[in-house]
Amino acid sequence: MSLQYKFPEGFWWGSATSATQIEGAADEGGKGQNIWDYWYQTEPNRFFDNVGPESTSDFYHLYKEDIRLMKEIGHNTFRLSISWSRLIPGGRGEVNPEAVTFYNNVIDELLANDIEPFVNLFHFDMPLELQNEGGWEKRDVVEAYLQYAKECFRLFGDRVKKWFTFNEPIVPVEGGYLYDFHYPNVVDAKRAFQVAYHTIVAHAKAVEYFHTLDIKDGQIGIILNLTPSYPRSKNPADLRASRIADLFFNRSFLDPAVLGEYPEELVEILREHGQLPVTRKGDLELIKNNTADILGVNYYQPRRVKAKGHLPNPYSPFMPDWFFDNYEMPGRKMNKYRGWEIYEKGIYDIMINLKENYGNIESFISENGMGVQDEDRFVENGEIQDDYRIEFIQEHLKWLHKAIEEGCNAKGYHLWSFMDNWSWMNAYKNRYGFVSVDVETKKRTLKKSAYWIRDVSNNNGF
Ligand code: BGP
Repeated sequence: MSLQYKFPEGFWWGSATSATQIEGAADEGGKGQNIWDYWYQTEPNRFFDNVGPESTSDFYHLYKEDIRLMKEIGHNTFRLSISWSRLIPGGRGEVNPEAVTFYNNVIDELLANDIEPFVNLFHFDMPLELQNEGGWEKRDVVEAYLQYAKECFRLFGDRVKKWFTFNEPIVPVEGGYLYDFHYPNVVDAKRAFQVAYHTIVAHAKAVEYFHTLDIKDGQIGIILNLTPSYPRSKNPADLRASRIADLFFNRSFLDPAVLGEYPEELVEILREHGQLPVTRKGDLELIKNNTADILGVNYYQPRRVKAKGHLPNPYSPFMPDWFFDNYEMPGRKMNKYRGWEIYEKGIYDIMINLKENYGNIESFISENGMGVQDEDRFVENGEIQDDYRIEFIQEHLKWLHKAIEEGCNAKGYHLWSFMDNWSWMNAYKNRYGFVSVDVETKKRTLKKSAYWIRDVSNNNGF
């Protein structure tokens, strides 16, 4: 078959998930509470339709069926996360044997089906006890994380080769400490930067330890949501606004994780405004010496930026948005359900940036996807006709293909997500999967896009 878009040999085709969003069984199997369980119990009305994470897609019980479906639709890779509060219910201390059995079973089942597990250690789900101690604001939590990571490598490192320390570490910073959409709902930039800093220290410590292990072909990295920052115009004020947004929301993690150092301009801004986090001697060297082997890129939308319309009130507390305004570019294409812009070329711009400025680090698209509300409207002959999702993926893949042709080191593509799942405060509002899940019965049904991706993966292109 002649294919217009052929991907390199061994390209990774798969999808991504996270523990809290798919496992369910939130108080089964010896799992401890994490911040989501707790927040939902205390403020259920913050969640769409008042729905919480207790049962989600029930992967905990249905993983065998799910892995069979992954195989059927051509996956050769699959990303899951380990739930810290399931593995170590109190955050530190004893490992929960039921969790070890569960994750062993999942990993073994994936491998038996020739699906390479990509394992992420932290996907927004801080164990409650550790959050009560102060969460990522507290330096001690970094040590607890390192112990947890060590346990994961010890228990599963004989079979898992691809490890990720964090998924989108900026999101708990933004959500939990700047813009009030994650627990603990703090709005305080200085505390936010401390959280961000401790996350990078925790990442570097896990990388350092991992590299002392002898895991054959093992790689460790981080997954970042990169949102290319595009200025409204070439006007110097717009350019500066866009550069600063990029510093705060992309380079604050990308630079230390991949290059081993923070951007000088970001440090200067924080210093000038008295916002620098508390650091310890030796941290910067640790960060310098322990960069990621591999980078996962989550890409949903760009950030469009313009210069601030007016100067910030000097008496208002410091916020990153002091330096820029978001710009609603006329005519941009939107996913109206999620309110996110669709700009396929962004994927190419990210890859070229990684090639030119980040040593062309080995990378892959670790999330990309389209959330759609009320997908049952599109059922015909018992199957959701999600042509919009097929088009969405295809157009992004074309740009990814172009980047690869131009020498970018992109090795794979994971859709968010394998199946419909519980999405934080949005609960089941928007559906993302190749596989639909009936919220009540948990019945799985392949969508049209699942058959399409099966052909794409089997042909390694389209
Ligand atoms: C990413 C997260 C995922 C997932 C996805 C879709 O940022 O890593 O966990 O939730 O976004 O987002 P949402 O469900 O809010 O539309």
